[in-house]
Amino acid sequence: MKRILLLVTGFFLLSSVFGESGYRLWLRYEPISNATLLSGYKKAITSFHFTGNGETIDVAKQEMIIGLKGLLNKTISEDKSIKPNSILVGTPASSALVASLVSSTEIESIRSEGFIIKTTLINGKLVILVTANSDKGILYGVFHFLRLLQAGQNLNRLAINSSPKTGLRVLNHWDNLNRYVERGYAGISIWDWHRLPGYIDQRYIDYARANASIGINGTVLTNVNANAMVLSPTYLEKVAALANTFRPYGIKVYLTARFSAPIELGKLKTADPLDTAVQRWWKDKISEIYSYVPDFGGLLVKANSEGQPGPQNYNRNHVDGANMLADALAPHGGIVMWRAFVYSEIPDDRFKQAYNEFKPLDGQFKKNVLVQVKNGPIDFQPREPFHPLFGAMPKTPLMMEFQLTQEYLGFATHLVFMPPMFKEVLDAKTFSNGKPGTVANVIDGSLDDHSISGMAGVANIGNEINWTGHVFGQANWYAMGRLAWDHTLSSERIATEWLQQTFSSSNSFIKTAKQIMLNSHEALVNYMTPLGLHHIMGYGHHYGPAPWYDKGARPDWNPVYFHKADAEGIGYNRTSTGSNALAQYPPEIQKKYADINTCPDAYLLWFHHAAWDHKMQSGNTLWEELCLRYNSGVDSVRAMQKQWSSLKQYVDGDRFKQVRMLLSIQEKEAVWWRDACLLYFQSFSKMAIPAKYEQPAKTLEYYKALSFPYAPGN
Ligand code: BDP
Repeated sequence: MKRILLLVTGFFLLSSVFGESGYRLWLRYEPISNATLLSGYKKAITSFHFTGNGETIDVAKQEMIIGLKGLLNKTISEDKSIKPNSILVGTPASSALVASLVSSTEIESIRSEGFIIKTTLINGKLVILVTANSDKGILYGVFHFLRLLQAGQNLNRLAINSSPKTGLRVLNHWDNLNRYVERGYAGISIWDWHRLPGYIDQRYIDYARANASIGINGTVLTNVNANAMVLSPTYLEKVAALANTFRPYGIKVYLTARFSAPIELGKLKTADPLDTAVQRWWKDKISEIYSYVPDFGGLLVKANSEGQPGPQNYNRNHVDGANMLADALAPHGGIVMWRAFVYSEIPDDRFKQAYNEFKPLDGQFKKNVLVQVKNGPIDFQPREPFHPLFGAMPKTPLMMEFQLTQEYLGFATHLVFMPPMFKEVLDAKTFSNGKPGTVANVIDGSLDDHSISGMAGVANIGNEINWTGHVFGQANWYAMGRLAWDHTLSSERIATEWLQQTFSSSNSFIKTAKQIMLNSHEALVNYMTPLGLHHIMGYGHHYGPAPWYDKGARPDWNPVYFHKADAEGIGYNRTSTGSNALAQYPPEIQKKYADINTCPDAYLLWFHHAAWDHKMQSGNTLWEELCLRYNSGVDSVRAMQKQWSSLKQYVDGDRFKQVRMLLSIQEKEAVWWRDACLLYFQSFSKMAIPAKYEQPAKTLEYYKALSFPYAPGN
């Protein structure tokens, strides 16, 4: 407890040494600025009492202390005698008093990690009760209570009952053992493997606090392009040190498994999942992991994709591979997250491969296997239709994989608030076994009645002082946790909460800052990949536009494969007259996209090769619409710059300036995307960029000649 207090205090010292560095994330707990609200809260909260004990209760109490101290600018102490205007925190199991304040129906209505926050009366005294079925639920309840104070919530009639909609809410770190982060744009890995297990960086604790505050309950420490060495005793000792640090915060540790580890570490001749020596090796290895980390979460596996080894190397399939690991993990309560992001060099449309490989395997996976599916069929593009596997494997729990690190969305330079994009997928209507629902209902397990469910976000975290490189990148990390907890939360609500905690709760600040955030994703889609264009970025490093690129080692690594621009038009025909990828969706969805005249603009070039003079729903020709969208994307960034400038009075100097500089780079890069893409596509359309728009200042040759051998993250 003492150590925790010391470490948490460090969090605050750090921020004062560095000014407003962004290090404190959304856990700043600055004094509430509205004087009336503040004095009301001071009256309503005069003491608190935690029943029960244990390390999770200790950290929850600690958070309550520092949260109240910061927000109310006053030290509130624990007082075991329940006074009016106090907060009572605990599970019914830990206290008869708590038990007397909640009915069994109430407490049964929340899941094991859920919580209740309500205003109640004890002997006629007004008390706020935070209760749950578990200590973890208590911790989540405390964080939520502190969030309510920052939202200016009236405390007189609280009646909150909240449970997570998805069970596994995990970050996937693509972090290598040498601390290089694949597709990481915020410095090197926060895991200081070299000095672990002896040195516990303050960051680990603050990382755990931040995650617990948004309900994240798992972290996959290592890259999906895995290194078997992390499974060796030397590293398992380091993994155990991290697991011990995260445990009080309700966070389990997971690792990535390199499928060929039995050969590399175990010196076996094969990694064939049906080979008994291989099965034995994994069983022993997994028991060994549990001897270091008794509550180890399980394994995330990328197999037979982009050169990674897998069961197909031995003519086995994904079920053989996943079930072998699942059998070894099951006795310990561990799970397998088997990724569906697979594609190899095949003559057919890459869009179709994951579905073709996985759908026939539905129903064959062991109970502790989840198949982790990226939000869209290609690869984290600025906009993708939802992955056709959602709804197509009713007998298998499917996990959502979102990417928080902005590999295809301007790295850590561009301000892009992702929830509108996440929600577009989560709220998409689909069918499972003929039952209507949304993608969110598939992944939360409700549509097909699965008992395990999950959502993963590929982390955008590194060792930069503000964690994510761009302070607004923190909002995507925040949003991932909040949406995994409750996918019905609106983007607007998430933006508001995050702004209140990260910057200021001033209404005029929030109004404008929220607009910047909510418009940012559509702006990016417009200046990068409007109308359903996709995968037209620079080769390898994925920085900047390169729609002309055609020298990739494989056809499906080239932008030209995806946009298919020619003298007639542009776009990938995935209807029945083309690759027919559309047939992987339920008939209702097919209907929505199949007709070129009614297909929504946003997805047009995902599914159709449309003529340059194709009449769009707006009445414009496709070429005119393309020019309009690219220009409107640039205009939006300029509007964001103006809006941000208008917020100077509300934001500390450091963060104000950082965001201003980054927006200025974003504007330049938006112009670059617009001009390079329009010039290139114009070489096919042979149509003029309407005179009303800014004309490209450089030539296509200029853009083609740009090269970035040291672009980050590659
Ligand atoms: C791609 C990334 C690559 C990842 C891969 C994956 O470019 O670095 O390894 O996804 O998800 O988008 O496995």
